[in-house]
Amino acid sequence: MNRQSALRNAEVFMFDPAAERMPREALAGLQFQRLKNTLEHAYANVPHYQRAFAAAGVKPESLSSLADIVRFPFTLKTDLRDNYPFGMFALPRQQLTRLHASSGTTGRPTVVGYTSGDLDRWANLMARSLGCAGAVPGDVVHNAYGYGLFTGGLGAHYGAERLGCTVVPMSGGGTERQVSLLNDFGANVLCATPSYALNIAEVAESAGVDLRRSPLRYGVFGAEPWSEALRQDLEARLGIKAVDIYGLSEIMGPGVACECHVAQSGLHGWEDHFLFEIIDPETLAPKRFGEAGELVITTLTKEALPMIRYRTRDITRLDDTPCRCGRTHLRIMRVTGRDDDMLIIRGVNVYPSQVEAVLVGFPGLSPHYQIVLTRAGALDAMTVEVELAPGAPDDEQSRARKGTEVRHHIKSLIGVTCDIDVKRQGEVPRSQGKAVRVKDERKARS
Ligand code: DLL
Repeated sequence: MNRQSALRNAEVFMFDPAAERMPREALAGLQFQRLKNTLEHAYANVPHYQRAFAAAGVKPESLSSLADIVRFPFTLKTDLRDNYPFGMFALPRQQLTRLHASSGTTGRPTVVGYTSGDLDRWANLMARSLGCAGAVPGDVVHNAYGYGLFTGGLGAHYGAERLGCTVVPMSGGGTERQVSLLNDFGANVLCATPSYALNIAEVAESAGVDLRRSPLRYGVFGAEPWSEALRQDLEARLGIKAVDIYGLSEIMGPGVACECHVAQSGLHGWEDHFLFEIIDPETLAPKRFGEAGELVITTLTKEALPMIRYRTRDITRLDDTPCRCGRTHLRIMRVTGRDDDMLIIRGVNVYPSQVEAVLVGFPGLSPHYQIVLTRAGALDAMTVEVELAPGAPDDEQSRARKGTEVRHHIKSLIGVTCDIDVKRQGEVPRSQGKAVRVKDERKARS
């Protein structure tokens, strides 16, 4: 048995065993203390929070137990935009070590900042997440998350270094080269978006490189919604265990929550650094464990950018039942999508990841797809562009037949009526990072 597998067998808790197994009562005590400090810090230093707290009739001292969090106002992405670029920071810019930003499809980007203490805690939490996902010190971590303003690349990078791994800082793109280096350097862990991992798997297959026979063992995939079906497909094609990792730049970046490779069933949310709530996105009322709704996160240890009750728009549910791995931190179930990604097609609510679940593994199709939205009169219409698998018959008749089959499956499994456009191999665009799942042509045509 080599050193890596000995380590994996010996200890599931690779990085932070005491914190990851903290009894829930102690965790709640720590959360309360840290929440109090965060409220005071935000209120003392950020004019936005002074105004928002005043409007809600609360002060930091209004918190007498963790449950009082519901008295405090929510923070929205628009608050970051309205205070662009540095207005939400609780410390002078001179005390910040790094900035990240999200591109933002409309208007101003969202800017986030970190002190050196914030970066240190982020590296620790990302190291904890990678350990939870199955990585061990000494592993080669091939990091295909994009480097730059996106938090994925640098977040995974410093976490892997902190865990004691050898990092290959690939970033996204240049997929043929990624395949060669994954193989040549004997990577044990692949960090990438699930859609890019699929692209890598496909390019490896067509180059005749069998990654299943390489030392690759774990995939740490996140930054976009993906389905259980895609997990199984990636695991089979790459010969790995694939785990889900979640995060968002407003809160920190990757490593807010991560699945354990032991159970692969929900993502442990690191409660010593974040407070998680679920609310009804319409009424804003709190929801109980197990009920689906919008995830709301409060940071407990951020210095530069404390976030109070940040509305993520991500739809999920929380599970506080004990996990097989022994970690005590609650689990955030797979994020099916953002509430603003939800499509309403002829009265039926549908997330792109539900369409993905139907397409992955469908006989004769590749798991690549794109959804095109158009307007037919007053109604929204959805066309799903799917792609034939290598070697599948691609004459007109076979494609029409395949289209009918897929349409029928989507109707019976999701309940939505849509058109199917069966494309030939290579015609659906490949992802290099976060996949663009929906092409919205409604405005262009109306
Ligand atoms: O995507 C951070 C990240 C990088 C997470 C690498 C995981 C791995 P943002 O660019 O700010 O940050 O986008 C955050 O992406 O609110 C979700 O809507 C979505 N998202 C992130 N992880 C997942 C996931 C990074 N595992 C937004 N499942 C979030 C579903 C995810 N959606």
